[in-house]
Amino acid sequence: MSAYLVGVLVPLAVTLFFRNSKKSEKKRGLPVDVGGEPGIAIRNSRFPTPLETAWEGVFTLAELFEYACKRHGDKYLLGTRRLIARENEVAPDGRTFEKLHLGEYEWLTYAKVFEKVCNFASGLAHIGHRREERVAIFADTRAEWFIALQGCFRRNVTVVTIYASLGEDALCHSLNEIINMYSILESTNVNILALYRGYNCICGNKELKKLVDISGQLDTVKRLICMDDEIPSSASVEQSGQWTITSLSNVEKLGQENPAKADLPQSADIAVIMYTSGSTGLPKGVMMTHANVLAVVSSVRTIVPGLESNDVYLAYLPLAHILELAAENIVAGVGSAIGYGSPLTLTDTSNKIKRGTKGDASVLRPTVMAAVPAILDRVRDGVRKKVDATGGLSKKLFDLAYARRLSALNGSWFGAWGLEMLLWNFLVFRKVRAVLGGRIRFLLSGGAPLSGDTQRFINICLGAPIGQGYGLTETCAGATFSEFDDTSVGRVGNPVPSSFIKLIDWPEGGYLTSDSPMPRGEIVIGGPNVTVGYFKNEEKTKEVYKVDERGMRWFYTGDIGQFHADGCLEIVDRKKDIVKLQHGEYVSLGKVEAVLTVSPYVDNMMLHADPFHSYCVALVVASQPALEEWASKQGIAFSDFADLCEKKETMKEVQASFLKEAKKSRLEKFEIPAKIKLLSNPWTPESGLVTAALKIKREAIRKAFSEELSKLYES
Ligand SMILES: *[C@@H]1O[C@H](CO)[C@@H](O)[C@H](O)[C@H]1NC(C)=O
Ligand SMILES: *[C@@H]1O[C@H](CO)[C@@H](O)[C@H](O)[C@H]1NC(C)=O
Ligand SMILES: CC(=O)N[C@H]1CO[C@H](CO)[C@@H](O)[C@@H]1O
Repeated sequence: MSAYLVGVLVPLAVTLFFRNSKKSEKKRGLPVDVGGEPGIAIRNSRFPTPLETAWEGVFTLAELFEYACKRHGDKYLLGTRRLIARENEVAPDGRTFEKLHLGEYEWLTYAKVFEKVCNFASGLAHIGHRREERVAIFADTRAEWFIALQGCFRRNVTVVTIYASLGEDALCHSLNEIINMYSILESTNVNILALYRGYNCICGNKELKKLVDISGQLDTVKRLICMDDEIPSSASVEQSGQWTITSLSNVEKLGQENPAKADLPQSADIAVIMYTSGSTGLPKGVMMTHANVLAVVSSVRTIVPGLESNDVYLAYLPLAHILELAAENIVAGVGSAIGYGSPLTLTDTSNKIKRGTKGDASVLRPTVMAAVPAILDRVRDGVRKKVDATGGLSKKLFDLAYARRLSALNGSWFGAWGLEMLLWNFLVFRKVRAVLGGRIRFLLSGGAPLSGDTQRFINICLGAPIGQGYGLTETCAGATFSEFDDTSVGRVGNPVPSSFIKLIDWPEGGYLTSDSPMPRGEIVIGGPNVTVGYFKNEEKTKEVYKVDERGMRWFYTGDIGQFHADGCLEIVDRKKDIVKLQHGEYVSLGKVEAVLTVSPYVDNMMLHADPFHSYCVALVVASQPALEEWASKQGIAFSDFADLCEKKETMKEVQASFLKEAKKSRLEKFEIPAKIKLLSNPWTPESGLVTAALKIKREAIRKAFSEELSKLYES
């Protein structure tokens, strides 16, 4: 009996206690006086001036790495799973899939990695690589990538990374990237291409062979370093004299036999040229100095609570993306361990994992992970589906636990740490946590905004906070970051210690810093984290980077944001989604859609505007129950829903509902779609028209419905 009482009363008391000591409206960002274009600027409340380094006496990534290796010599740094077997599995439809049987992690200590890095650096010198020549790394995330990167840093060699998409496509690398790679290699003047053709590689034998086929055109590349020892025979073009191929371990061996002194960079030297996707046109190479990356690495160190030498980080996102590159440098900087995995082998049920064997997360049991929203959305959908499929008591219990946890989170994050949480964790969420190894204590999310729904779901099921970052490659991924005790959703946090965030008026788009209740405007980011510009693209650099009269660099993001009272930023729109009509009026697609979607007849919609017409049109996915109810009330006969959607009366009714919503929200006349097309089939993530979080993908929809759109303008 008494045990029962304790079990009930203690959680209650703990919950109540924290309820009462609830958030005291903590100020996370404070106003700051800055130069440049007028606007409203906010800084991190703990750092009056931009943070440049969180390690005393460390000003480059090369210094940071050496510093950590000297301190943590015997600790594990890099871990890779042993490949036990590679097997083919035949699916019922006759297709074969490669499955991997992977073993335990095998670890290299800090001291051992440092030795390998020094050897690689010496080896580079020995094979005749001069420091002003660049090295391109084109490989999936793995230990050798990190070693090659650090080796290049020790010789003050700039590394070119080739874009690997982080979105849904991260899971299937496209041919486009390879085509892009060729043009990038030519324009950046790289001398060495380090690549690998391992089990989860973008550059398999086939691509390597293609590369060889066009080697004649890639006349800057003189050497190829393969991260695997066994070099495919298809690649032996040495006869052609175009380039030499050698293995990474061979370069290390040469370096060991012929040690060379380090040639360390300075903080203003370019560490990385990172190519970003660029949704239009050719990818752009962002030049990042050691100081740039170190500023962001330092910021994140101050944000993740207790990030010290006992964490285990699961690395699987592409290292060609700044989020992963920064994350690995932080983890290695504080003396923690990095275990490598891949998106296709992450969990026990991942595509490439042999049935009955373990995925990377269950073997490594990481404490910290980075993820992109697309992956977290998938986790959420996966768990939801599983719970719904189980049904019965399990589902009821899950729903109850979820609701309890959600209301606790509504109080404050700390209220969530009571005994009740332990109970729910034990009963319900333990199984979800186990999917990622059961020890996750912090998740980093970046690359795109995370939906509030997914954020809550992951918070609750994993029992861990998500640090959500907002930033672009151009700002080294750092701009704002939500602090671990910030339990709000839908916002992207306060400025990181290394950044100032400024909002400036954008009158044409209707966003002003004088807006109430919150100042709004284009987001401009300043501080040591702002990169030096685009490689060989001065025109574009001048367009989006500006140096103010006080010498601070600012990057113009093109995103529209608003500041909350506590100094946190929320992204509300994008300049790109704001279109100028024929007569010069601006229409914010997202804003108008948000207003019109409130209409009961709308499931989803996309507003379309272009500079060639004076009015907008819209594609509207109609809500079947609402429209059918209306039709039956009106006595309108129809054969099926598609038929109903074609009817003139239906269209009129939906447009009338739009007018009502538009009036309520005081939209301008030109913002209301003059013509609409009702669609009877929903947009699903499977169709590629919306994201997993059901956000519309404009380009995909425009393409899929190009005929309908042009018809709307014709008639
Ligand atoms: C590093 O390399 C760059 C480019 O070759 C050069 O301009 C710079 O002076 C070098 N830094 C040092 C410290 O030698
Ligand atoms: C959480 O709080 C918001 C507003 O503060 C409220 O709308 C919502 O219903 C609350 N959710 C729960 C589960 O208490
Ligand atoms: C490269 C760069 O932008 N450096 C700037 C970093 O921030 C300091 C302090 O704000 C500036 O003085 C540097 O010019």
